[in-house]
Amino acid sequence: MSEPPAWLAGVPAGAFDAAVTHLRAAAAAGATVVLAAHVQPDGDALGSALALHRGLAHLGARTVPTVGDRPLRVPATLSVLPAIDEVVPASAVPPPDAVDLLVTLDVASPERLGSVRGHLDAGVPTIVVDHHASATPFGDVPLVAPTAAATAQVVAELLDRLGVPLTQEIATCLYVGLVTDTGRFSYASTTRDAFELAGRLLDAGVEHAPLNQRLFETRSLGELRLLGRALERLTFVPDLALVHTYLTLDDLVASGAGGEAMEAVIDVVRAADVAELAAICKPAPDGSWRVSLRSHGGTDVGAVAERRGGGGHAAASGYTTTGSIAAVLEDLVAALREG
Ligand SMILES: [Mn+2]
Repeated sequence: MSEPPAWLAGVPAGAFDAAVTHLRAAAAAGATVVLAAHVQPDGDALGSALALHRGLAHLGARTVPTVGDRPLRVPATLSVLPAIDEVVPASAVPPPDAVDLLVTLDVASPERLGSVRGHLDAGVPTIVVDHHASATPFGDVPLVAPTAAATAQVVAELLDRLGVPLTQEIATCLYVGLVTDTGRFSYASTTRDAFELAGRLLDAGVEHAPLNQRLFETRSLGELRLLGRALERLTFVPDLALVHTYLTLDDLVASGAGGEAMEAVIDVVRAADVAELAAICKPAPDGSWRVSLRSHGGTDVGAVAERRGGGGHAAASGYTTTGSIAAVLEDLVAALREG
């Protein structure tokens, strides 16, 4: 037996016991449990939701995995997730009075629930499963592990405590969450615990090589064309060591890429050798902008994003804003100069 994961020490006292009690009762009653990943879902959010979906269904609950984006848009690479076709559009989620329990996965603030927020606001009992240090407290059970590298680690521990067997499908969902949120086990957040879980997941039958090929080495032509447009606009702000760029709705049309293809661009932008900070402004259909920030360590971009009404980690964060792209970029630079 390996030692318990070190990140457990950061979880609020009693949160695991409370979550297990709620979920056991829900499963025993055949209750309806909505599992909500954050809007613009990534591998950790959807992998965590679908692992719990399979695990709770095994115990007898009626689970509804969903994302509060309307319309639902899932990154093409996440088609590797077992049960991805079972994700329910937010418009088809049962109304609050027909839902017994809400579990949020990788959702750092109520805003990140999108249209599922209505269930939280209507008073549906809510368990928050997350690993964001900057998480805005909400819900009834804060199962939040600020030093875990991925929400998938918290879900793995939760499923163990619920006595759910680690099937190949569940392990694959957890692996996708773990490998994406750790940057293929490369970020500083990747500790021994992450590698130990990865070992268990491989033992459970995860085929990591083809998964990684699809997740990290495969892009559509549209995505590559969109990346080209973002790279053409790279701007360097020397005093901040900031490299930033932006995309427009026209870029999405011209490239043929889906909006979710914008999520991967920041990973290329932040590779610039001069960049201590990287940012991209991504357009939303309603005319607002989603600003994504990355830091190599000197600046806490989580704090910067929080001051603009967003959130995230010291190294990766984001916020939503409005205005002309010139004004948005000017304000971004001002926010970073404040530190
Ligand atoms: Mn995550």
